[in-house]
Amino acid sequence: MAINVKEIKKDFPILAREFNGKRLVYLDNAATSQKPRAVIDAISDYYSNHNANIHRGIYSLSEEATLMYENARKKVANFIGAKHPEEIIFTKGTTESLNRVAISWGLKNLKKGDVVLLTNAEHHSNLVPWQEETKVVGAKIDFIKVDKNGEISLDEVKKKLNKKVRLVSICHASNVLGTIFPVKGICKLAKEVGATVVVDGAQAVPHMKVNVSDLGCDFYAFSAHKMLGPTGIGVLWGRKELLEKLEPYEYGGGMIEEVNLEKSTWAKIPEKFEAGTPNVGGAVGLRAAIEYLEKLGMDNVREHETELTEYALKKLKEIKEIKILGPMDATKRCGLVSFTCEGVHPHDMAAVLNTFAVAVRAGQHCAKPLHDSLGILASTRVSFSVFNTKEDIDILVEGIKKAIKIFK
Ligand code: C6P
Repeated sequence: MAINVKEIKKDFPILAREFNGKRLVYLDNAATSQKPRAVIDAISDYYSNHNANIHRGIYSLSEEATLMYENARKKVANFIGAKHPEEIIFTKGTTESLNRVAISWGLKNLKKGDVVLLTNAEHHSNLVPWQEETKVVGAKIDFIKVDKNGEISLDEVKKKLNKKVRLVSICHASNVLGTIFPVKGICKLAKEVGATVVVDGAQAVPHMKVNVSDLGCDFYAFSAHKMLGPTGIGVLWGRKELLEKLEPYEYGGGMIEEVNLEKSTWAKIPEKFEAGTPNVGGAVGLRAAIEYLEKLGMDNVREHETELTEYALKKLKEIKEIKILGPMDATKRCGLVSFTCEGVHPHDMAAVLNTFAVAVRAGQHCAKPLHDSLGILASTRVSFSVFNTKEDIDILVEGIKKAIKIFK
């Protein structure tokens, strides 16, 4: 095994918890991951020793807090291969990042008759903002459909691309199918027709090396809380020249250059997009999460989670009532597996698993249209992180077998 899970487990205090007299088996990391002590301590240290408002105070404590916030920005930029730290905009999370692009970029650049191209596997956060935006400007939405293995072929993408497509917005990895989509290839094709590309990286950044410059996209969104960091903070990365041209989305303190009673002008990026007091403690926590992941090595994280996925696929395949969604090749996945089980509703499955202290997600995972196109009402999903083991999967399988026995 690429990483020492026994040691890693000790870093996550919550894993000591028990439910129903059994140790917690946390398999819902795609919803939100657990946090290592290093992240919890970094946040506690920030509020205990460094807290002040930033970019405002002419005193040492404020300068210290400002430096911590800006260092977090530099860390994020470096982690995702951004060329400039000012290309990193701190937001509340992926949802806000995607809404910001839809409103700031969409209002300025989309017009009647234009097409926004999505996949039918998008999380609601990368669908609903575009539904609303296209309604306002009179543009249309078209969809690239996943094939029967839950994958997207570049041929299918090619068929959908034409000069009317002004924007392609796709998830890097599906939160239901687990499939890692061929984003680099899609960017290349989209650029041939002059389209702008937005990538929803919520389920990719926590699990693999991502380099936004190498991908060739224009905007990239993700959340800290799925990558061992705190809730309430996320990132919108955008290419500098695009961000510089965009209008702000929120107005107020911290984002202005000059204000008088009649009109105002905007600060440079990133401040232009960060009105109000930002989530400094969150940024500090995100930095600590990145440092933790970097210490493990993203290649090792990927190797570990792929090994777990492979094991889970193998074990689940052995249960005849189970139907796995998405590709059967673990290397095509981001470390999660969703499935249906004949005779057992996903909510019942999750409830039985809970008696084994196994935490999974059951439902539509905020991707209802994908469930509709798969012809299913809901699914059960297990999703891994650095602290999970094959033993966790064995306990999961035991729980699934019990659920089948109860409900059949
Ligand atoms: N998916 C899940 O259980 P936020 O909530 O803003 O941090 O992330 C939204 C989001 C956007 N895109 C994808 C692909 C996602 O998976 C998510 C969050 C969680 O699948 C909560 S619904």
